[in-house]
Amino acid sequence: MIIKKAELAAIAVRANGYPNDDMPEIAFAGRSNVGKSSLLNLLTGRRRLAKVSGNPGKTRTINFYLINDEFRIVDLPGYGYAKISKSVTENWGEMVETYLKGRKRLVLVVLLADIRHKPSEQDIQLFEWLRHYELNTLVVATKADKISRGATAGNLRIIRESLGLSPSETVIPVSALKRTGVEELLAAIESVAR
Ligand SMILES: Nc1nc2c(ncn2[C@@H]2O[C@H](COP(=O)(O)OP(=O)(O)OP(=O)(O)O)[C@@H](O)[C@H]2O)c(=O)[nH]1
Ligand SMILES: [Mg+2]
Repeated sequence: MIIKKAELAAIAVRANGYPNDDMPEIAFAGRSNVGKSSLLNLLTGRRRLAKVSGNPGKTRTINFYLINDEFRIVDLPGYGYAKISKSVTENWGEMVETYLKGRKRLVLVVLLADIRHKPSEQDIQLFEWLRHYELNTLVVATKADKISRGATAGNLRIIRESLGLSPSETVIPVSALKRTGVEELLAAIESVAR
């Protein structure tokens, strides 16, 4: 698949702000600073479509991007950063849960995990929650450029083991810096987004 067109379609904090049609959606979820917005920019080839920041907590709303007029990629706010105040954190849970539970055409949730680290308790909780609600989930390991090639397989194994993935479930390593993993991820998105 080639992404020819990508545009911001809606920004919401509550369900009444979500786009109101039955277009398929692919959501990007994960810890703050893991690289969700960067991955969206990488996939769409648009460096500044979603705002990226070295400071965690950049994306604090649910941002819907219309892709090729065919489906949406939904950039969710990140969780798990101590510096973000408690009220924001509590709000996060409600905001994201409401979205994840209520979308009939949520065809895939891409869970992003930093390739350098063992998934956090919150990553594991979210993954189990997604399973419980029988949402189709794909794990992506971000910032693959930050570790050596030799360390990649071992780190991917730690992610797989922490999340309890079965052998049939893949983890796609990506790098927004080196621009790797795009084709594999786009193929996975294409297979569900129609
Ligand atoms: N080296 C490297 N840095 C990356 C990569 N992806 C993202 N980053 C950096 O990581 C930081 C956070 O990236 P964002 O895309 O804003 O992360 P986010 O998950 O959207 O964060 P929130 O909006 O806070 O939830 C930025 O400084 C990015 O430049 C990558 O593949 N490689
Ligand atoms: Mg973001």
